[in-house]
Amino acid sequence: MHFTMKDEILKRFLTAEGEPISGQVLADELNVSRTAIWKHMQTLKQEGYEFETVKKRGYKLLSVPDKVDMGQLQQFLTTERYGRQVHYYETVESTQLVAHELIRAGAPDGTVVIAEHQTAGRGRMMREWESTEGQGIWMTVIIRPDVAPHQAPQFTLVTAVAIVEAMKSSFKNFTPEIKWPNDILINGKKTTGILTEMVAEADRIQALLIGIGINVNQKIDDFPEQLQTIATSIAIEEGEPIERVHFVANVLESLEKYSDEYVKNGFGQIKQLWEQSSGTIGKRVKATTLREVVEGEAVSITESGVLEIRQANGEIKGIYSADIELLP
Ligand code: BT5
Repeated sequence: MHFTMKDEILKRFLTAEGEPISGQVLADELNVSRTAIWKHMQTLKQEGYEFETVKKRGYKLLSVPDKVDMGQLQQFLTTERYGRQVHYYETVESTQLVAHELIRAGAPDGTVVIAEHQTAGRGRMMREWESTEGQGIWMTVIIRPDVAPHQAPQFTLVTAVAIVEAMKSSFKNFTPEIKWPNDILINGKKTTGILTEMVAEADRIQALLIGIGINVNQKIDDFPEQLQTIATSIAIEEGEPIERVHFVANVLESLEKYSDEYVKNGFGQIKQLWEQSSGTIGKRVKATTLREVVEGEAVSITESGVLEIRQANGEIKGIYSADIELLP
């Protein structure tokens, strides 16, 4: 990673947990003059970071700006392809729609579409996805893996593992859990939804659209009423506001790593990580598919990402796609 002096200063504040830091300490630690520190502080303020000056003790970070800064994203990224081309929007209907257009125009592997706000964000089967302005990560990653169309659903599981691993390395106050197939929960509430779509020919994937919605800085009142009991955000669970751009970089790094792992070596390692973070395996569940309702114990996922449920009569049923309710 390449950090500028300004990023180094910012990093000190972000890890200071609200404690003030004096200009002199920063200058000593980073081996620059106090004037240089002062100038960087001015730049941070212009970018929307708010500081309070605490008498004799220095600056205290009060809040971070609510924009995903694209220049910063490039500085933080250590990926080879993912996030190297970013299409950033204030408002779109849905980042998935923009991504479909970009795929037709030949967008390369790893192209990212990201928006501060979606007016028609969507979930599976055209359900609504609430995408409040500036408070989440609403993005679609276009990937072009060399795999067969029937492998597309596995990328939902690969993505879930990638996000969970990124969360574990970025945050310390909670443990995320994957709910099969496409949710990440924290303390039983949904913080992330994944929507995988595909553009394919008969035997070959042209592109996958990995739609990722992560609630980041919402407070509980920011959610519409019907979501307040079932949704949560990283900030709520971590107990402090989150700088989105760092986390976007972490997610993209993790996604590149695990999707490359999957394409190269198959599902083995991903399956293991998935099971470690699964909040579904071993639980009693009710799975509602388009055709039927299956109840029983979730026993495993297969190499192809199918959820296996043991029913009361002992019969094991493989579920390809469903909504899952965890039963008490
Ligand atoms: C999903 O669908 O969970 C996939 C969501 C994918 C959203 C991303 S954002 C970037 C990209 N662009 C898009 O337009 N979409 C993708 P599903 O499993 O069908 O869950 C949808 C259900 O989750 C809704 O019916 C609500 O109950 C709930 N929900 C909606 N918004 C939510 C939110 N912000 N947080 C938690 N739950 C939400």
